[in-house]
Formats: sequence, C-alpha cells, structure tokens
Amino acid sequence: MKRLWWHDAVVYQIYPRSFMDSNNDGIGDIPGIISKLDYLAELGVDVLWLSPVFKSPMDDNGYDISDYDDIAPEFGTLADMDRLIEQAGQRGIRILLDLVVNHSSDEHPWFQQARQSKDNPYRDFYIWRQPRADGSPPNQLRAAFAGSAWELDEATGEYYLHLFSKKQPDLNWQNPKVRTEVYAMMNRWLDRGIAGFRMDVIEMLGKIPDQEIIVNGPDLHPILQEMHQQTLAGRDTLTVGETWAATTDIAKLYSSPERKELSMVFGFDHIRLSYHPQAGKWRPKPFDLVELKQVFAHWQTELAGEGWNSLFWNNHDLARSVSIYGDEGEYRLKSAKMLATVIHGMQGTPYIYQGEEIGMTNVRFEHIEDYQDIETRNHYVEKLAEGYSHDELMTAIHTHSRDNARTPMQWDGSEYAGFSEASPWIKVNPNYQEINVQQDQQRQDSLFRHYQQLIRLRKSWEILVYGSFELILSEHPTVFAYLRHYQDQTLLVVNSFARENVTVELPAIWQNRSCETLITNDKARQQLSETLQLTPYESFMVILS
Ligand code: ISL
Ligand code: CA
Repeated sequence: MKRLWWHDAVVYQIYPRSFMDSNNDGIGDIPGIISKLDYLAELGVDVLWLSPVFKSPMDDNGYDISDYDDIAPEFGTLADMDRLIEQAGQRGIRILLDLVVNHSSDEHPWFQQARQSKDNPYRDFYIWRQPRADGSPPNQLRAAFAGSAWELDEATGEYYLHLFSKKQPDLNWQNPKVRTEVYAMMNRWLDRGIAGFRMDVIEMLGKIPDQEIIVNGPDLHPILQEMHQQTLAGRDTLTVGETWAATTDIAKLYSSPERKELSMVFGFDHIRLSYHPQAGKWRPKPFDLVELKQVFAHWQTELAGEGWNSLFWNNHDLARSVSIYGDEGEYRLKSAKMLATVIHGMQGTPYIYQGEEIGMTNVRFEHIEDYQDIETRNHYVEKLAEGYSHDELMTAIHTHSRDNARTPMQWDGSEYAGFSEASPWIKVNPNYQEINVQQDQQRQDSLFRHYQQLIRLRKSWEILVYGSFELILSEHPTVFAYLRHYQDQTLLVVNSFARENVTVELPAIWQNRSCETLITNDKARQQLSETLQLTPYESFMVILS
C-alpha cells in the first residue's frame, strides 16, 4: 500500500463556537483556538478539523453559509484564519475546514438572486418545483430538522428543496455553474494553506428529488471524481466525507485511492446501534456489544488494503461516548481510557472530538428552553404532536441531543469553566468543577495523557497503522478483543465493557505467552495465562512474543 501522510495522523475536531472564547462575548472564536494551540500540540494531534467558521446567519450554527469566502464576525476575521493556519503550521498541525455545499444559507447572495424571479440567472443554482394541483408540496420528502423538505416561496409561487432547515436551501449539483463556483471556492481555500476538507452530507450531492432519491444517487461518484480532478489533484490533501448511508462497499468507492475521490469517509453503522432501527435517535436503545464488535470488524476487514477507515466515537452531532458506551460514575476515567484504546487500536485515522480527551459527558438540562440546537427544538415540537410524551422526549434528548456535544469546553473550575468570562451562548455542563482540563492534568491517571500516549504509539508502532485486524472472542458479551498482525508481530488489544470483574478464556494459541504492555488503564502485564482476569472496564494493548 502506498504510504500517505494521513495514515498515521490523528485528527482533533473543534466546534469553534464552544471551544474557547477570547473576547468574552460568550461565543468561542478563532483567536480562542489559537490560544490553545500549545495544548493541542502537547496532545500530539496532527490535524485540526474546524466545524464551519464562515459567514452565516447561524440558523444551524454555521452549517448554513452565506459567504464561503469570509469568516463570521463572531468567530474572527480572515486575518485570524491566516494566523491560525500559520501558527498551527509552526507546530506541525494542519487545518481542515468543513465544506458545506449540499446547501447554502437562504441569505447567500446566490439564493437571494434565485428567489427574485423564475428567469433569474441564479434560479437554477437551487431546486425549484411547481406545487401540486391542490397547492401542496411536490412530494413527501421530509427535512432532517422536521417538516416537509419543500418550502413555498410566495413571490414566485414555487417550492424550493431544503433537506435541512428552510434556511438551508439545497444547491443544484446538476447545474455545472454550481459545480464550477464550488470548485473555485475550494481552490481558494486550498491555496490559502489548508490541508483539506471534512465534507458535510457529501452523499447527498447526486440526489434525484423527483424520485425521492436523496443519498447515493447515480451522479454522486462522477461528481466527486470531477471535484477531485478540479481541486484536489496534485495536492497532498486529507478529505473525509460524512456518509450516514455508506455501507463498506460504498465506503470503498469513496476511499479507494485509484478512484480519486476522497481519502476516507465517516461510517455511522456503529453509532446507529444506540438508535431505534425505525424510529431513530429519538427512541434510544442500549447498544449490544456483540453487534458493535461485528460492525467494527466488518469495516476493518472489508476496507483493508482497498480503502481507509476513519475511527471515531464522537462529533458535534453525537452523544458523548463515555455516556453511551462507558460509565459516567466511578469508572468514568477508566472507561473513557478503554474507549480511547478501542478506537486507537484499530486501522484507520482516529478522530478526537473536543472534550473527549478529558472525558466530558452528556448534559441533562431540565428545561427544553435550555437547548439551542435546531434539530432538538424542532423534533421536540414535532414528536410531541405525534404523541410522544414530554418525559420520553426529554430522556431521548438527554441521550442523543446534539447539544450533548456542544456545551462549552471545560478548561477549569472557574465560573463558565474557563471557556469565557461571560455567560456562554449555551449553558456549561454543571459537572465542570469535577471534569475539566486542569483537574485532569493534575491527576496521576490523566485521560489526556492516555490519549497522548495512544497518539505517540501510533507514530512508533507501524503495526498500529498497517497491521491487519482479526476479531477474537467475537461472541463474548462484554469483552471486545482483537489482534493486529504485521510482518512477524502480533498485537493484542483487550477491552472490557463490563462494570464487574470478568474472566475470559483466551484462544489456545494465545495462552501463556509473554508480552510487552504498550498501554493500559490498569496494571501492566508481562505474561498471559490460560484465562484473563479483567477488572471493570480494564483495557490493554500488548505485543505478544
Ligand atoms: O445528527 C444527525 C443524525 O441524527 C443529523 O441531525 C445531522 O443533521 C446529519 O448527521 C447531517 O449532519 C451534518 O449536516 C447538517 C448539520 O446540521 C450537522 O451539524 C452536520 O454534521 C446540515 O448541514
Ligand atoms: Ca468570542
């Protein structure tokens, strides 16, 4: 396999609004990120992915862009962005920006033009359809943030498509002018010195709305190949697509190097295991570890040698991993280390989401008014009308609301957690006095240092980067164990998801081997016996000899 710089890279995701506020207006900003570059360099990450910082009316916290070439004033200026690229670069850290081009803001000049008249030159930048005979929307498509995906524009009497909020009209990727404009914009950012893009809902670009085909439409891969040709070709970039509907076969289409599309995609099959299969995230269900192991093993083995995996538990749309897969109580740190080891032990590029490195947890606001997220707010109203109870919805929100990931980063125990001196745009998680960077760093058993160590291991052990993956003990209900093989080396990674001690019998060929411990959240081992005695949430990585 041809070696590429991002094969052993670790990416850290920043949600700028909630990371660090430099000017005390309650909103995180780019100068705030710059002030924490030493912290990030100490962690050892290679890349920062910033959620959108472009000019935006902030209907969806910046995933609704009104000017792709400028920075939202609350986040800073273009000069701040240049400084960030420069100062991160000095520390060997590259910057990825979020490419949100399935839709723009309705306040983007393109849409402002488009809605002027049916013959405006920008009309075809968006997707317009006649009402049905009774005036109703063209079809049944639903928006991700509740309601119909079609909004009637009174002035011209047609509906426009918005798969997210009505302030996020979908761009028409069938129009070559849209594609040319987006590619030019991408090139301007790449020329400015960024290392690549995380591509928002990229699987929707080939949609055929009239057939209600939204993801994985027939033009998706041709579009991505054209995009690559026009922007990424000849540059040494990292690109990662957000693809909820990707199977492993589809992930290979995106990420096989010879197809020249993307470096990798985010697959979400593991995430969905805590969502109701039909009703989705607003009906949470406990995940099943045997299924979770199957999903990871499937992605690991299917993509091996053909595509590339991204490895993650968290992002700005998801629950905090320790709250879903680990323990928020007495085993918070220990289980968070275990979860980190699970991800960092596999093949692919690991992603760390801000606060994950100190074990931040879900938040449980009592009042729905304390939630700021458009998805949470809209679904609360819609689902209440559908007959869900308030209590049931609050439980779902406490489990899976996107705001779980968006409360301010907890830097220290001072008021507003050291994020800001002013009241932040969203309330701080009340647990900030126990859980914060300062507290963590004072501890002997720091989680930050566990992540630091995992990142270092990836740089020094090629087996972690290139070793093949083999699941063992696949039917065990509480232990996730796997092997990595590389040249004549074998790495064993064992992770207990149990709150109790467990004893497992090792497969015969791995019994009684001596070993070297690379990392653990408990005691180091020099020797394996026939059985493994594991303490609650124990986790370790050993090289077998
Ligand atoms: O989190 C989700 C799945 O339950 C969806 O709400 C989410 O909108 C979907 O994953 C797409 O996400 C991306 O595009 C959205 C934006 O709101 C998300 O923050 C972004 O990650 C629209 O741009
Ligand atoms: Ca600010």
